[in-house]
Amino acid sequence: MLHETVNKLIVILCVVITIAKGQDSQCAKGWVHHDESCYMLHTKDKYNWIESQMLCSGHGAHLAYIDDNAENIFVKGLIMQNLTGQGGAHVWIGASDDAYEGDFLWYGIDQPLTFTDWGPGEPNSVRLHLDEDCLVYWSNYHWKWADYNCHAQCYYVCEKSVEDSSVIVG
Ligand SMILES: [Ca+2]
Ligand SMILES: [Ca+2]
Ligand SMILES: [Ca+2]
Repeated sequence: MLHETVNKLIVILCVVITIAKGQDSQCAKGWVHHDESCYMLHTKDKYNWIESQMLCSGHGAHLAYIDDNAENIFVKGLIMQNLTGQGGAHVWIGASDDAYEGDFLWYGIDQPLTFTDWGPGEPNSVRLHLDEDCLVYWSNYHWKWADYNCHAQCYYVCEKSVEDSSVIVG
């Protein structure tokens, strides 16, 4: 019985060590790890959506694709840690309905959204005839999503897979 308990503890300890090691090494410096991806939130200067997309691609990354609630909670948490108190701030992520109005796709992979976290009344560009085709987190909605003018200047969050990150270190 005692032997079994010790064995179990050793297994748990190994798992904990593996996870801890993984979180240290799987993402390059300045990037934070969640699940199979590394993320970098840029809050130094603001850029439009296309510029933000190109800046992420310069890191071997893309504007974040938010696939599920767990990822949304993680990214939102990252934003709140860094931008709490910044009233009116927007953070770009990687979807747009530029091709077909109202039909948001993750750019580069052209995948429809499988999860959404729209703020009240959003997306509203069709209803209000606004020129808003790009996806943001908006502080005024407690960081829920909105469609927004792609030419607006915003902060942005990049994502790349852990595998891509392990190649480019430093
Ligand atoms: Ca993702
Ligand atoms: Ca639109
Ligand atoms: Ca909107």
